[in-house]
Amino acid sequence: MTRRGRAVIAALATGALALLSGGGVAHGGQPCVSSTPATATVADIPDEQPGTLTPDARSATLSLDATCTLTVTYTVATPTAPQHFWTSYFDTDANAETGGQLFNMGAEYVIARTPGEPPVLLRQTRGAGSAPPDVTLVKELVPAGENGAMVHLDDLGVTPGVPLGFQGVVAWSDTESEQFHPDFVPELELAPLRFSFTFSTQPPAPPAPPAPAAPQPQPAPPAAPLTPPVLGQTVTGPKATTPRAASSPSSGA
Ligand SMILES: [Ca+2]
Ligand SMILES: [Ca+2]
Repeated sequence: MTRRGRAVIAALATGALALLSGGGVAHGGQPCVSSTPATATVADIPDEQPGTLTPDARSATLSLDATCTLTVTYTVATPTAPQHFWTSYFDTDANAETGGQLFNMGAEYVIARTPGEPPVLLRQTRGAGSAPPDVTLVKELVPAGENGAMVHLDDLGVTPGVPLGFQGVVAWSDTESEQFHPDFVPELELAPLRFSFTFSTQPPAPPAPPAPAAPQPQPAPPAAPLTPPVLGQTVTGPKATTPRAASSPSSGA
């Protein structure tokens, strides 16, 4: 395939692809600092289209780690072929009226991957009326195995407390012959997965400084040695006086 996944499968089949690189949309300007690990898996029917070109997806898993990275992976029973193409649609505001209207789920973001190429993150904005969405290439993502990708929550512009809507598609696709054979995870008769998760935009409080050590009792200074009197030392001081006996007046007559 390549040629950027045939322009990401002709802008996801219908929309126009703007090859503009844009940053993610942070959550009210507050980046994700930490997240609570969570995992959700959607099992799919095995081998429901035998003898066809359709690859057989067996499950899709969303897994959030503690540092705001969401990983989406597919288990695919069919050996990888160059025409394979998988897409993950995310409704990030729990509003079916915003974002692309495919599957009637209102997906703001799509992660797409073709064999031999890095996964890419695309943003969809709803077209006017029934027009297809405008599709913008946001960035390349880090692969996770052969059928997975990792995306930071900041790049999905999620909001605390708002679950992610998820719909996966694993397909055999050939834009030249216009053949498209998808296996949906979950099945389209079912509602898209709602992935609930929590994350924080507040940095953790710094650790409290250690308490000052209590003063240690100091040992008493050694007692001054007693000084023995020195022999021959003359002790001076005021001389004692002996009161003189009063003279009695002479009696003479
Ligand atoms: Ca299947
Ligand atoms: Ca939406």
